[in-house]
Amino acid sequence: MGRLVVVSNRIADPRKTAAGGLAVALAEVLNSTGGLWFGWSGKVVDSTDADDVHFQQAGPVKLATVDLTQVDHDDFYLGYSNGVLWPVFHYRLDLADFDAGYIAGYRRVNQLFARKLMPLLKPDDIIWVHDYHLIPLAAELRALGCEQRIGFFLHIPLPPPLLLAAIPGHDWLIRALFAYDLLGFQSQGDLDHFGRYVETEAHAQPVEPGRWRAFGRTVQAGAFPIGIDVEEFTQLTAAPDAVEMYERMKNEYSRRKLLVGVDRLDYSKGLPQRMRAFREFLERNPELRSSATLIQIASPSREDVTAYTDLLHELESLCGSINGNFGELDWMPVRYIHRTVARARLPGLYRASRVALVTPLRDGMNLVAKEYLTAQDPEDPGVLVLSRFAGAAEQLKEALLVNPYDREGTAAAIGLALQMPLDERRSRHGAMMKTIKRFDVHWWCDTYLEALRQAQAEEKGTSWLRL
Ligand code: GDG
Repeated sequence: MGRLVVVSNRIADPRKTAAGGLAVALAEVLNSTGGLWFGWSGKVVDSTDADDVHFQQAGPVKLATVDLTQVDHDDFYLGYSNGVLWPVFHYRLDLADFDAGYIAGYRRVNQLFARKLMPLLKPDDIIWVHDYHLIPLAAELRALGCEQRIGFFLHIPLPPPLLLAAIPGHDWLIRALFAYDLLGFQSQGDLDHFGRYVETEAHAQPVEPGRWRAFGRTVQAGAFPIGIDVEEFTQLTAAPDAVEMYERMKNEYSRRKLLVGVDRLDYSKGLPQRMRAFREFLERNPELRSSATLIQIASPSREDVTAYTDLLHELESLCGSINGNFGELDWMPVRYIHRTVARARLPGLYRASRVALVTPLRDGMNLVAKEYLTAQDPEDPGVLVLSRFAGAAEQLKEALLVNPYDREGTAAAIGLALQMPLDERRSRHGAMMKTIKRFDVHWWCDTYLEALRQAQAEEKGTSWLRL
């Protein structure tokens, strides 16, 4: 088997645990297979210093990173990746900033990655590119003569064709996807969007289910829902830090049922909508009021993007007004924490909580839902309230599925969750754990990489599409 080369915008040392679904999941693969992980160092430097590749050996894994100049960082990372692709792919055209300069920066950094990665590649490498920052990377590598097998996995949702078509240059972006051998999406819904887009907008020919031909290339695509490392998370739940956290929470809230939310502070996660639904629940259920406390962890994220600062203020003001209006001298309905909680303690917090509120407006998958269920005591498990717009909803059908835009419906689900009888909690939890265990992160990696190895290679020398 050839060496695995993973490319993603940010990389993480696989020996350390890190916050963030992508970092956690990739660390799993690279730790087991070894190989090269290439990406941005996270550093912004003067243009004269931006040309070097930095290497580090992390156990069996070689880490290679490049720095970005300020202008590349602003255009590629803040501008195009997080100012255009992130909002549009999460259905938020209203938040997209289609400044024409960003796309040039996006392409420039993808070209830089291709130029720096190319000399590091060996002929039988298999390359796995991750996420929306790097859509054109394979096309840029191919333009430099790269013939290795290249796969792409999109961690975020792919929107329906007409939403995608709102992006100036969308045809360029989707054409670039045909430079890959395999495209992976989180859900069947995303895959359907891809198929409909390429057939209607790019006049691609369906060759067979999951294979399309356009621009002189054939690409294969499939749904590969990402999972968590269930075994590792179970061990983390039983480890001293998590147990201590669990006991502290149980003691502190002995007279209350806890609800928990754990999210990056991002507008896709539906945090203000969740707070309004919780307020609605408190208004409608005065008798349950002082028996429920919502702990919301909102870990800081992309604070240099304006939409995130607005969200921060909205959330602070909502939490303040809920506590002001409903709080008692000895009880506050919401504990809002705008910090990252140590990963080792998270399972304890999950396990102590009777209900998890995972209510994104749109989410590729959502790993918090899977972590919460895994951390539960199967004999006395908590209840997952899950947005139907999270990719995870395709798999976790026994959750209490809600429409996060429907405040009253979500409030009613919170009430049901808090009062759900033990039998029902157990049977729902048991059914979902079967799915989570079967489709864990190892299944995800193995299935994806096997499909990439099997993906029918293009004959060498076929005319190559130019971006
Ligand atoms: C993207 C897609 C997709 C959160 N707060 C803290 C913390 N976290 C950890 C969670 C979880 C991860 O971050 C979040 O993963 P999600 O899947 O929920 O969401 P995104 O970060 O948006 O990830 C998403 C994912 O990629 C993987 O493909 O599922 O749809 O948007 O692991 O536990 N970790 C710590 N402290 C926190 O405060 N330590």
